[in-house]
Amino acid sequence: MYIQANPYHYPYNGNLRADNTALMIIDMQTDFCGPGGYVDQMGYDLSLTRRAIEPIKALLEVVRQIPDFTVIHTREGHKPDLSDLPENKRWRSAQIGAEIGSQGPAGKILVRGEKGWDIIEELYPVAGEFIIDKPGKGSFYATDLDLILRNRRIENIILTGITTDVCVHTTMREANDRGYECLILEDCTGATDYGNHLAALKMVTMQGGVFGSVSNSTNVIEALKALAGK
Ligand code: C5J
Repeated sequence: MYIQANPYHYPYNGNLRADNTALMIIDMQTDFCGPGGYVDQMGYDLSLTRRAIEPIKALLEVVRQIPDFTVIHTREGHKPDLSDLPENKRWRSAQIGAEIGSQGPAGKILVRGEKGWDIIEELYPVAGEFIIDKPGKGSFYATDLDLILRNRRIENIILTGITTDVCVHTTMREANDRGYECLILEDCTGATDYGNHLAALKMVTMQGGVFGSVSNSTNVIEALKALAGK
């Protein structure tokens, strides 16, 4: 089975099954799309990251009806003592007025356990879904994501979440290098700059699909419904 995508039908080998495919939902945290969070404190337009919420919700509703489908949520954040926060990352965030670890309207910025750090209510994980807590932009660095994917025999990863050009792209590149077959969904992602969102998607399509392929939630929902026999 294939999903309609650009520049090639996904997955490359047509081997799309419920038990070899994972849906990743990256960093749908208040800090990246909610009032008073990190992105809001930096002064960016929240509608650019919030655009992904409804399409991801619709996709999740379908996926949750498929028994044992792997769903993985991630959260970017640091330990309360900030021992896993590189000094240059802290310094740069301070330059733009949203210092990681400092107190903001949604709690300490990007600190584990704080309100702003958690996943937004609309997309909150349910029992059986995985949550990967990561200190960096990529989801593989300093986490057990690869171990979980290998243990579940996952070959295909469908990527959603925010932001397109940072954590989603870094994760897609990391996954691609590890041999996972990746698909990014244009309506289920968003960046702090719309031009960067479009550029990040375009990058994927170069060289015949250098990091994988690009599609949207409508195409994926159609394919998953067929998979589920609905
Ligand atoms: C950023 C992310 N943009 N989740 N994090 O710093 O993309």
